Amino acid sequence: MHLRHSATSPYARKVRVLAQEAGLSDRIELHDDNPMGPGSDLSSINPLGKVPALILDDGMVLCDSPVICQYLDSLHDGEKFTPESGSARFADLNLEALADGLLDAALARMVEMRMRPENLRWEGHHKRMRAKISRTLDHFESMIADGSLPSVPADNRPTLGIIAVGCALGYLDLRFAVDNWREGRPGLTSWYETLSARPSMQDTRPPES
Ligand SMILES: N[C@@H](CCC(=O)N[C@@H](CS)C(=O)NCC(=O)O)C(=O)O
Repeated sequence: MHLRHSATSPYARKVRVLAQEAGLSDRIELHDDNPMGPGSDLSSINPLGKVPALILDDGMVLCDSPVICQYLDSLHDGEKFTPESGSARFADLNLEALADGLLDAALARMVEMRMRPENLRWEGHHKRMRAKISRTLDHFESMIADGSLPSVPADNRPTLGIIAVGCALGYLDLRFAVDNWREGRPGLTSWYETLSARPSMQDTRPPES
């Protein structure tokens, strides 16, 4: 399998963390892309022109990190990264959706700040995205307080939802360190520290750029 990715993409990182935790890394060849840059053939593979995209051995292309993660989770015989049934399943999928939604807002902010010419910036949109991120972080903090955010198991693999939240927080550190998401969120801070120590998170840390 070939994974089209970029080293700073948090969605692609989620896929790579899961692959490593599942013991599937050596079945996946990484291909670095810059989806925002010129000259990439990515849009001929994924019409959305986005990473991650996973090219299977039979040529089928899977787009969108949740789909790719479900596919990888179907390839191994160990305990599944998304619980298989019941409310635990939907709680974990929901956690992934919240983390990905936070990222969608963070990416929109990033484009607004780093790429759009200053005279064309839309301050109202920027503020809305910022509020979404802040509310979702507060939601995670309250989930820790009421015990509904699963703790990071010391001796077991994290779920997909946990991985997704970890990659989202890592992206905030990469692009919005100045906002200091840790401030006022001690529970989430120590939760993230434990998760970040895992080799899968260490090995996929995005480069500064
Ligand atoms: N929902 C997608 C989001 C993927 C995404 O937005 N990737 C960004 C990089 S972090 C991208 O490729 N952006 C290029 C573009 O939007 O043209 C997923 O979960 O895979």
